[in-house]
Order: sequence, then structure tokens, then C-alpha cells
Amino acid sequence: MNDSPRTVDRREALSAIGLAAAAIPALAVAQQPAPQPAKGPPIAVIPGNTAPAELKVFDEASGQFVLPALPYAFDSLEPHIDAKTMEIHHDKHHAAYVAGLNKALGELARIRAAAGDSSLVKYWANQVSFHGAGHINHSLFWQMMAPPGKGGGGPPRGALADAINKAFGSYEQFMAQFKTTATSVEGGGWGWLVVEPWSRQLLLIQGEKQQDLMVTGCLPVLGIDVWEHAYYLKYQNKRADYVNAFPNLINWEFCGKLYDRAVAR
Ligand code: MN3
Repeated sequence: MNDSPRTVDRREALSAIGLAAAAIPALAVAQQPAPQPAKGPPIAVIPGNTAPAELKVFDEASGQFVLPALPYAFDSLEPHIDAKTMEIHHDKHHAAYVAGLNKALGELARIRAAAGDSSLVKYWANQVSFHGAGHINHSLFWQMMAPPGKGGGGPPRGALADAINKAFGSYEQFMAQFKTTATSVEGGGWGWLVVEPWSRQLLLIQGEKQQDLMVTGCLPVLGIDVWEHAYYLKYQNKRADYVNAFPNLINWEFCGKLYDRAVAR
């Protein structure tokens, strides 16, 4: 928060915080330059901002998406999320989204090279959306949590706290709506706190599957995975109990950084 901010477009800003443009499925599958969309208000990147190392989700050298390591041990979110759930969720589920995304992009490349079945473009594009969103959602989700008492839990601070109060009335009112939003997702999906960048408002939205019901262009600040694989070993059908425990794990410092970067100009 020092020198005059440099003005960049949103795509560059996303890259600067580690969410490479390729992390947006629609951009990743673009085969030719899309018509220039109307530009929203430019936002700024504070000089010196660098991508958090833990958010390296793509390897430039190989051109492949990669599974980032968990930033803490499997058992360090206990008792709220058990170690076995974390191990399976990260090592199996998240890894499968990474593999699925790379596979889908590879198949689309084969089709472009006339070596694949062009009737399957729709199928593979859908796979890019599903697995790409799954990869980015989980890469963020691990960072949005921290061990209780060691970065996890407590109320938000700083500009994000002020924005939550302004948008939702109070932290308590926000949290009540957040919990209801997450608990009531139909089937598998996510509860999200996002910045809608045209209005720069905070919104609480649901994401079904990995990607449905998202508002285009919204920037994630906080999310909770409410697929059964995220909680079933410990909580079985009691999703609300898992959602109620989740605030003990929220890494508000990380969420605050996402917020600051989403609204910076
Ligand atoms: Mn999951």
C-alpha cells in the first residue's frame, strides 16, 4: 500500500495473484482470440505483489496443471475435519481434477491437430469446465483453511471485515447466511463469498457441481466444499454440523488478501 498502483486489466491481475488466465476454463479452451469484451473498470496490482507460492496450480515448463501440496498436515484440521478425509480429498479427489483437466485439454489439442474426434469438442469442453473449476476451487479451499488457533478461526479483520459488515449488516448476519447458503446447496457443490467485480460488492452464492450457478467474473474470497467427500467420514449425513464447525478453520488472513486484491485499483 505504498507507491501509486499500476493499472492493469483483470486478466493480468488474476495472473498476478497466481490465478493464471488458464485457470479460467472458458479462456483455457479458447482456440482463437475472442471478441474483446467491454472492459470493466480497471483494477490495480500493488507493486510488489507476488503470487503466493502455495497457489502454483500450473507448471509453465511442462504446460501441465499440477497438484499443489497441502499447506499443513492431514491431521492438523482435527477435530473439525479428520485426517483421513483430508488425505482422500487432496490426494485422490483433487488429484483427479488435475488429471481430468490435463486430459481434457490434451484431447482438445489432439482434435485441433486433426488427430481426435471433433464431435467430442462439446464433451471435452464440458470436462475442462468441471475439472478446471474443481482444480481451482480446491487449490483455493486448502488455503482458505488453517489449523484452529494457528491461523484458522476468529473473525475477519481489516478491509474484508468492513466490507462484510457493509454488505451483510454484521459478521453474525453474514455467517448465518453463509452457513445456510452452504448447507442448502443441492447435491454436491460449494458455498462461496465472492467479489462481483463490476459492482465490487460482496455476494454469497452457491456453486452446484464444481462450476454451476457461478456469476461470471466473480472473484472468490471464501468457499466451503459441501460435496459429501468433504465431510462424510466424520459427519455422515449431518452436513450442517460440518458447516457449523467450518468457521473454526477459516484462514481470514488469506481470504483478506484475496479480497484486497479483488477490489484493488
Ligand atoms: Mn471436494
